[in-house]
Amino acid sequence: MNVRTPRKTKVTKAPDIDSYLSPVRSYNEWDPLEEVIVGVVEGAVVPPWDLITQATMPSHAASFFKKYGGKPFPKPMIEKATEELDGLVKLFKSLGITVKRPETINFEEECATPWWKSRGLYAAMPRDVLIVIGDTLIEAPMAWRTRYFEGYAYRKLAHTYFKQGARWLAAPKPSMANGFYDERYDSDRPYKRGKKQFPITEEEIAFDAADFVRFGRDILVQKSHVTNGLGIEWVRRHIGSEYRVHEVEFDDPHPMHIDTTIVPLAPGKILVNPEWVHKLPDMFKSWDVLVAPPPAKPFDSALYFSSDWLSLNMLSIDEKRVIVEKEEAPLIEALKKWGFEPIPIPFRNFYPFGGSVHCATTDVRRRGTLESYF
Ligand code: DAV
Repeated sequence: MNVRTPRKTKVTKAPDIDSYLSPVRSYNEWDPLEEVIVGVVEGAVVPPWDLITQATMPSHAASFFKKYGGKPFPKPMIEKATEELDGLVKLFKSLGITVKRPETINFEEECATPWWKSRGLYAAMPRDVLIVIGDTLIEAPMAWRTRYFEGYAYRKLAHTYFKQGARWLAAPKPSMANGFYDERYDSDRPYKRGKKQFPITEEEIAFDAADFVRFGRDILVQKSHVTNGLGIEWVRRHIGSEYRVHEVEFDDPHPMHIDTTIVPLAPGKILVNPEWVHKLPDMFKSWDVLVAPPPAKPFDSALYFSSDWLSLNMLSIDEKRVIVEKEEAPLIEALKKWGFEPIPIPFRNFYPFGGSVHCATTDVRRRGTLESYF
């Protein structure tokens, strides 16, 4: 056999990451923030009231979804939330932090895969879609049909980061075909035989980035309505042996995203939600556990996507300064008492979209190194 050898081969070597500074670099939730992505609410569309929506959303929200499902969010809601996001952007800039924004897709337009048709949701919550672990940007596969294509809102940014030297991993997407969801899931019975139940199966990889929380070499993650065991295993295998991924379970009967349950604020300091955290893993035994006061408004019927605990969904600028919604007075007082410097901003009009400052952002770069805190 005549094997032809190419005259010239081009051999490229994986770059030594230490030899240049990737624009994407963050190891934990508290190192000094240098660059952040802030979501946008323009074009946001209300999801339909289906199995996955019912499983996750508070029951009082049913009428909102039934009225607006598949249609754009009412314009006044978009305008007020946009004003608050613009305020957040201004704050970041005044602190010398670089801000990037996603593109919007036409979320109202029907989209299709070989298995189903849907509309989109929004590009309001980068936290759900993207996580930075070290110098790697990870794009989550998601679990809602309305969010199947959401990652594309961030692709232009991701390509720019990639060209500048970042690593970029996009997780395999589940088909989100009927078999991916568990028809037997009953949101009125979140535990069966003592085991938490979820509306997604273990047939295919699924996770949202916001179910992970970073403590340097240690990363905590929970199974949730959008994150399954295969999704957790995918992250564990891909981020490398210098990280340890710990699966944890708390007492939120309908978990979706861990960032209103535990909030690391600094090395050795963790804020916890007293309703869902009755015991922390042993690894925290030498940590200060700060027990959050209840949200300022104990019941808010305009929270269509979330619990009242959005109060805890805050973002650290560094080990001291933390951005908090301005009406969360009990939390602001508690943070001051614990030696933090809360920066209050108006953000309540963003809450009905399902998150606060933590959800609305992805920290792309924080100044720091990979450390072990346990
Ligand atoms: O408390 O319902 C909301 C988190 C949104 N990323 C909750 C979780």
